[in-house]
Amino acid sequence: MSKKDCIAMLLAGGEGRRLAPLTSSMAKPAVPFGGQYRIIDFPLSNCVNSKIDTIGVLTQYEADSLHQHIGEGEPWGLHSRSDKGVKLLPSGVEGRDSYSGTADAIYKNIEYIDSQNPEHVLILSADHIYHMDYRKMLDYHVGKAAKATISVMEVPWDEASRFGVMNVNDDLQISEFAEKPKIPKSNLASMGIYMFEWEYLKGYLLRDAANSESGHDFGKDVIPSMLDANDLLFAYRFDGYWRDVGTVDSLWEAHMDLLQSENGFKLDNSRWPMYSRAYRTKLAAYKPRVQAPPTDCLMHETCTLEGSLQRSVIFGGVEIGKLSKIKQSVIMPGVRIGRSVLIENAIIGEGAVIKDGAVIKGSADNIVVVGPHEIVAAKP
Ligand code: ADQ
Ligand code: ADP
Repeated sequence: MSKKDCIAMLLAGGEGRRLAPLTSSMAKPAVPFGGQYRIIDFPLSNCVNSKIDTIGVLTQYEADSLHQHIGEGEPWGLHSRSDKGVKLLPSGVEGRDSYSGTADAIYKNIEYIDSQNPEHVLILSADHIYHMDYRKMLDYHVGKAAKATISVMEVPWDEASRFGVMNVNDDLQISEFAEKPKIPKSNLASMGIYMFEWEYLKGYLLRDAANSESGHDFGKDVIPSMLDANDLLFAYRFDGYWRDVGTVDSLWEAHMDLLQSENGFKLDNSRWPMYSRAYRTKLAAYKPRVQAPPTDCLMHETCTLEGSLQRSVIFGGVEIGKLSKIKQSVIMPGVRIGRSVLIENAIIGEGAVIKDGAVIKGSADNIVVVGPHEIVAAKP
């Protein structure tokens, strides 16, 4: 196969425990986002828009939820073929035992990467909300003659210990890196997006696999050992919108960001289209009583709304009965809400049923979550 300049490997196997119970039956990247998408649609659409046509998707926890969504890759124009398209790479099959860390997951797929013959490999996390042109990062990486390039953003100091953080020189060369330090020395955070020269990375993966002391993780093990060897690693500054939606609060906040007219995040950007699988919806069965949603809400066209909405995101197939009030909430696909229900500062998981008169009320710093397919009745 002729040499490809860049392929992407999408890490989609994380369990997402901090998003529980939303991740009780699906992987974190399969969690619905933005009224009609799932989280993994963001990196996948970014790849398509960046003209990266070969993508391996590494799955592990609740892999079926992602396999169903991605299928043959048709919605993204990434039909699986041997020489390009999207390739599902679940752990535990074809000689790939379970992935013990992010670097191990890539190590166990060396054969697939080699078969695609890339010059560079882009490693992506599948659970971030952002629009990014990976081509610009590749150009930067090549221009710097870097061995590895890490996308970075400044984050608030009080959040820095949730990330890999680094120190850089004036030229943005990375001098120090610490994965989730208790006391961070920098607020320049890794976005978990790495560009590597493939032959270079492969050497490190082989050595890391042979090291019994290693946790086989990019942030904890591989990046620090590259720096220990004084290799040329650069930071690539990203200045757009980017959110790690790994916690219930951050998932809720990122949804509220969609509803802001300023400083928010716009999903309908014609220069950066989003692709997703459109679900079969029982449109005919819905009485078309859908009224225009208030301007501070996002509502999928297949909802039935008889109650009222304020600052909320409502996904496909949702039904909201008479006299029900939904405020500052996220209502995932197929949720059925009866009459006289109050939902405030909450996330309601896919397919849940909220019975007449139920009250689900959180606060801005304590978002309440109802798990997928849960049934909530009114208190007697
Ligand atoms: P975390 O977000 O904590 O930190 P991690 O839990 O390792 O990173 O997950 C990264 C990605 O890999 C996620 O998309 C996850 O789903 C996936 N993943 C995890 N384990 C996997 C496995 N066994 N098999 C397949 N996929 C797996 C990372 C970096 C930090 C950086 C933050 C930015 O380590 O340095 O700051 O991302 O969010
Ligand atoms: P069913 O399996 O009952 O025939 P559908 O095929 O309509 O239902 O939906 C299958 C799944 O997709 C369900 O989990 C449902 O909640 C979800 N879903 C339905 N409509 C949409 C939509 N417009 N957007 C996203 N997900 C949806």
